[in-house]
Amino acid sequence: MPLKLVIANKAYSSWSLRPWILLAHFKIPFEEIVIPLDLPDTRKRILKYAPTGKCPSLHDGAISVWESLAIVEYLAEKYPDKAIWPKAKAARAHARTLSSEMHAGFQALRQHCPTNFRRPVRKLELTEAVEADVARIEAAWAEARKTFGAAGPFLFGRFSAADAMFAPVVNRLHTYDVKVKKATRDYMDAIMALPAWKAWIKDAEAEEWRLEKYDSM
Ligand SMILES: N[C@@H](CCC(=O)N[C@@H](CS)C(=O)NCC(=O)O)C(=O)O
Repeated sequence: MPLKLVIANKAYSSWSLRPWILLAHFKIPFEEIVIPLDLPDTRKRILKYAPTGKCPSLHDGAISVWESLAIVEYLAEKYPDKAIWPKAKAARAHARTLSSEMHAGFQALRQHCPTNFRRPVRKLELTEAVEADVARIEAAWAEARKTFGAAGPFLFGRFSAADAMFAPVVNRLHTYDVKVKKATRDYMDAIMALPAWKAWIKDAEAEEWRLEKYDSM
């Protein structure tokens, strides 16, 4: 039975991109169920799959996993040959640390710059709190790249779960035209060049659902 991934609209769902880009990049077969946000039956539909009423959730036969980071961990355990986390212990510990930091933090950036994968690039004035989040993200990426990134353009060289966890932030920095250092831009460009990233954007653009609260930002 194929894995089933339940996600929200690709245009607006940052959390859903994480497991999706990981599955797509590592060519793990899965079936996708898209539940559009903010419709009268959205909550009821998501609750059929996850008790939190949130997307994404992953279903592997009788096993259900929700919370994007837990899904990433489940996939890493199920596919040990895929190097979803970096193989070396120190790199893996660091990748997990950054992924937890991302999962739990950067609230100011998230609130100020909502995810919209269809948004044309347009500058938005940032608050001090958002600038502080961006500075920490840039520092975290630079340190990972410098210490562990020699084998490729991603945080730990080859694409890993840490990149999947940060992928939605790449969209926020790009679309809100946030001023970033060259090394940050190079990393963003590497993510945006991935076939899996491009496939997600193409699907987002083809979606018919529109949410004014995000499209007007
Ligand atoms: N911490 C959760 C957050 C999930 C989340 O907030 N998902 C949003 C979509 S991006 C959602 O399902 N919202 C539905 C709703 O609030 O009705 C995770 O990492 O999976």
